[in-house]
Amino acid sequence: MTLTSTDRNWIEQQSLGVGFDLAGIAAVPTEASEEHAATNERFSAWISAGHAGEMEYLKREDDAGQLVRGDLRRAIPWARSVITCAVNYSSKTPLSIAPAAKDTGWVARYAWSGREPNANGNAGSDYHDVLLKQLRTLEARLKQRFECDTNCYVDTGPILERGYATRAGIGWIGKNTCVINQQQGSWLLLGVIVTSLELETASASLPAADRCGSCTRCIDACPTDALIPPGLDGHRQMDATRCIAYLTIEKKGSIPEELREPMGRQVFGCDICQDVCPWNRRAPIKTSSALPPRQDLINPSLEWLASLEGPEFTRVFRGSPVERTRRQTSRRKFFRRNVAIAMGNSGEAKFLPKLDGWAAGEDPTLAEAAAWAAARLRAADK
Ligand code: B12
Ligand code: SF4
Ligand code: SF4
Repeated sequence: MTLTSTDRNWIEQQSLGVGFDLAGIAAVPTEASEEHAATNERFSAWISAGHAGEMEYLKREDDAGQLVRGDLRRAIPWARSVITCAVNYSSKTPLSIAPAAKDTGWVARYAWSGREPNANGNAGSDYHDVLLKQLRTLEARLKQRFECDTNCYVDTGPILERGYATRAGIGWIGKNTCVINQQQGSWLLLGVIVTSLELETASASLPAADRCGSCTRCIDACPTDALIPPGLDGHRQMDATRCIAYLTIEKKGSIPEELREPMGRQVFGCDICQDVCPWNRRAPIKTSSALPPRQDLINPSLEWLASLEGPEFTRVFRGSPVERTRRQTSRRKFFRRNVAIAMGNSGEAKFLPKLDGWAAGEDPTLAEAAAWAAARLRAADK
């Protein structure tokens, strides 16, 4: 079935109706198209360069040895179009680049979602769950109107969500590699519905105009030089193995020593390249009512974060991206590794007893990070 521009408008309106702030639809590029070749080649080059680090799921290949994410039809042969929806999570709260007490850490804004744990210890909503629920409602409406196959994903699908968001007109991909909408900025979380619906050729892709211009604030501000300055083709990419979000969320084991100092006080994720972006200064505050920011996670005390162990960690982070699905045990373990590094960068000698305790403990990754942090604090104290 082929969608007309009226159908396209209907889908966008329905998406807004179920709680999204932005929505659009784009065709899956055909194998013969230039767009397909460009995406596939760029993604393969990115993987071959080693920029994906230990994120093995990004490197998955099909039976023919082709990267699954290089072309959506490799994983989903019936895929013809992708509806991309976005929720805005900007909020009136301090920026990670604003001055803050030295003994606090930083948890990325996207992980502030979820309500404070209530008396029964039940915390609210991870954005993955919130967006998926909205997508399912939209999917049901879609199926009432059109005969089609569909799959919904928030983060977890074999798909380059940002590429589809830009093709659908939601925003351009900035030099910080984030999707930025001219009115709403880049504090956007994406969810997609892959469908078997064809689009009229004329409206298969309506990419948003690039508005970075000559600005390089994000590249200049990135403390670990993770953002790769665009070449002649203007393509935006990062070396994820240097990105603090990767180091604190995805990286197992030890964090390379030369990147620890530039990590500063980031404990989970990183917001710096979005905090400096002028498009976020202009954007309206528009936090989704389903994702209210939790005050206790904004500039949290490192002492408090260090004290969260076992059931207490679960109570505080249940329903938050910090404690999500697979790899929960390693996430918890590496969360403490990150807290140790942030303590080492704090200049606060009061953390030495905690760090010395961890350094003498049984977890080798934590012990090594804590010994590094304690040595850094002692050197700064001389
Ligand atoms: C792996 C991953 C990461 C990795 C790698 C990020 C990266 N830039 O590659 C790490 C752990 C570092 C990371 C960090 C963050 N992430 Co992340 N991440 C993902 C995930 C799961 C896959 C991304 C991926 O495939 N990367 C590989 C690279 C090569 O692909 P890509 O980034 O999509 O880049 C493609 C396009 O940019 C395209 N491209 C470039 N220019 C152009 C131009 C045009 C016209 C077109 C068509 C395409 C195109 O080329 C690339 C393909 O080769 C996606 C969800 C998903 N399934 O897409 C979320 C996702 C990208 N992450 C998200 C978020 C929120 C974050 C963080 C902000 C979290 C935080 N605060 O710590 C940071 C942001 C860091 C940053 N500056 O990008 C959001 C982004 C929302 C947005 N506004 O863009 C996503 C979409 C999750 C979601 N569902 O909302 N993330
Ligand atoms: S999220 Fe932080 S470390 Fe990653 S590219 Fe942006 S500024 Fe650099
Ligand atoms: S900081 Fe500047 S270069 Fe970076 S994404 Fe924003 S507008 Fe583009």
